[in-house]
Amino acid sequence: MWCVTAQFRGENVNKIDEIKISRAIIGSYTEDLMDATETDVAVVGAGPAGMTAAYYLAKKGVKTIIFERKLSPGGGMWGGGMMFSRIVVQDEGKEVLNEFGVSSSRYEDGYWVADAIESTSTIISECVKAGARIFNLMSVEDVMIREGDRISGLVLNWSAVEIANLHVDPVAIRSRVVIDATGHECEICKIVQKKIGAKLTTDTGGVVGERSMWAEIGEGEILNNTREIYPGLVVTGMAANAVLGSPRMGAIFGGMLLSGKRAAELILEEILL
Ligand code: 48H
Repeated sequence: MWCVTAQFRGENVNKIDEIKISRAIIGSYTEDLMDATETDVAVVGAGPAGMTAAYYLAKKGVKTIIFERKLSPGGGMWGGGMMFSRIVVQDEGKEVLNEFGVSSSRYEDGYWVADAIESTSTIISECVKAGARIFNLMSVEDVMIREGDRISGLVLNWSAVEIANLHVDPVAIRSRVVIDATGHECEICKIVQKKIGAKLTTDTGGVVGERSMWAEIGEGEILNNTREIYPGLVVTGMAANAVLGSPRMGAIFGGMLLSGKRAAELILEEILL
């Protein structure tokens, strides 16, 4: 405020230069984007599952980049259940919330309630502080395949290009492992199925499709569904249940957190080695 007043009076102060601001933004962003063209793990979708996976990978020093279509990372966690901004987790899920430093209160035995805003914002913050980089406003529209049959990267475009339906060619990044954390739509698995045929590690070889709500089964099956669904492609969160034909579970988010953690463990212990 002092500076503005002083400038208004024509006094000699350090001027704020719009061009310097623009160069700082463009330069630092471009540097980060250049760095992201070659990574260990690329996560598609910054929902709770994708961010939890990225958090545990980044904490172990794995170079991890998340691409998120929307302006705000967080996926379906902000809205809680039907816009009541609360989420519920079971005991195992609470342990992951504890690791993030999210507070929760006991509702009944085995049911913990947490604020959706605190949960989502804290997970985003911890994920970034752990070293994962989130690029928002970018949509993954395709994958790269190399060495016969292995996912080796992603094909990206600005979400604005997608929304405006502009004919603008994408760019590509290379990644040793890709995580499909796109939620109900399991978009990356659908792309692989469409372009390569039914070769996923599901009963049918293709995307089986999500089943109607049954929280106990949905939460029970999600860890087994969190797997390398195609060489170089790991599926986590709601996408895992959708691909493998398991039920949805409503606003219990423990499975998303645990699936993200499981995806990170799988990549660390079995894929990246
Ligand atoms: C870039 C993309 C693309 C793309 C999608 O939906 P999410 O929150 O997913 P999860 O699995 O972390 O959590 C699921 C949970 O939110 C939920 O919906 C539950 C528990 N439902 C139960 C029920 O019964 O309904 O996040 C996925 C994210 C979103 O932010 C998308 O914008 C993003 O992925 N995304 N980003 N490129 N092609 N597709």
